[in-house]
Amino acid sequence: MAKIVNSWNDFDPLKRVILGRADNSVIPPEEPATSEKVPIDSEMRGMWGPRPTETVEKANAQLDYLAKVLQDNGVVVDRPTPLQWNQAIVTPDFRTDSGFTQMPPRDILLTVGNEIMASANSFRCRYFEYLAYWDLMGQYFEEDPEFKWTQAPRPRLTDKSYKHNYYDERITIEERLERTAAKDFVTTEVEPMWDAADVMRLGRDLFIQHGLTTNRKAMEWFKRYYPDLRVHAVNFPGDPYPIHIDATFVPLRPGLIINNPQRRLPEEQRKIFEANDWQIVDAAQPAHETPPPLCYSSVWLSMNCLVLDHKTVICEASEVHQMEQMDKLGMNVIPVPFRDAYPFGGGLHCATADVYREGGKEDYFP
Ligand code: DAV
Repeated sequence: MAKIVNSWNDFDPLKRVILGRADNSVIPPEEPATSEKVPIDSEMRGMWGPRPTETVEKANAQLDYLAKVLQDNGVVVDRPTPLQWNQAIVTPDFRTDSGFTQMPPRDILLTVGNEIMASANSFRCRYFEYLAYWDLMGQYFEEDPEFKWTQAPRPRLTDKSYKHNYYDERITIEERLERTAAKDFVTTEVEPMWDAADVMRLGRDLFIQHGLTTNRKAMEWFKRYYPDLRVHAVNFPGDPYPIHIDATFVPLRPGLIINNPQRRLPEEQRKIFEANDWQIVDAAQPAHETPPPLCYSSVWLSMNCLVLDHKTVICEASEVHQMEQMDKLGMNVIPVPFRDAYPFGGGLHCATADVYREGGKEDYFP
């Protein structure tokens, strides 16, 4: 019996990974938490239904190419089992007209050591997304006697989980920024809700972004669930749509993090890094002025890279500035085209979830 699951951070040598698939992806109908994060000028407003087939095919071609690059670099690549998302999701507490995708496993699966936990997402359309990974979880469970297969407490996602009338079509970017600064988000605090992509793992420490998809109750839940880890709430006041930490604050190797220059970590929260000689560097500017069509994410997917080890990183092939910065920071860059996959839920880091990295539970902040 082999050890299959182990990962404590996003930079130690990557040996096994789950890589998403774009099949059957749907643009979900509006629901309390999603309208918040679709930019006001997005062509996706008011639109929903299955994504056009040719966009799915293009995304899958880029995902398959990424799989090949990973395999060529000695990484075992596992793929989820697509489900039919174009059907209603119904629980005793809510009903919504469709599911979403199994493209970004990073939002759904949190790997901490020998445990992979399915998250407690705040979007109703994502309620059953974890099922796409259940065959893999079952396989790891059979093959790795130490693998801990876990599911976070399932949120009920009743109307009480959201602030109603929080979102208003007329809200300006300035007002959004004020809300972010005031930590006033669309979710309430009746139950823990979190996306796994809001959690940044650094050995003994978890840095968790409080934003549109993860609430304070989740931080409290993490503290009690992992008494041996230190849980830090972080927030990035410059972001009008704060969702997921991996296009904002991205560690490259022990001691080095790139930070989105529009979403700087506040002084107070930098102290722990400075006190331990970590360098926080402004990330390079994105090469694009707009994201691709029908995309939820911002142009800052430029920094959503996948680190293979302390010296090697996969970057999106058109992100010339980010690649140049990586080079200057001493990283070898493997360029991979990925813009066709962005609309399905994000970039190279979003599209993957760690299964095995070498290394252990280091204390980087003693
Ligand atoms: O900048 O739009 C994208 C993160 C997707 N998982 C952004 C964050």
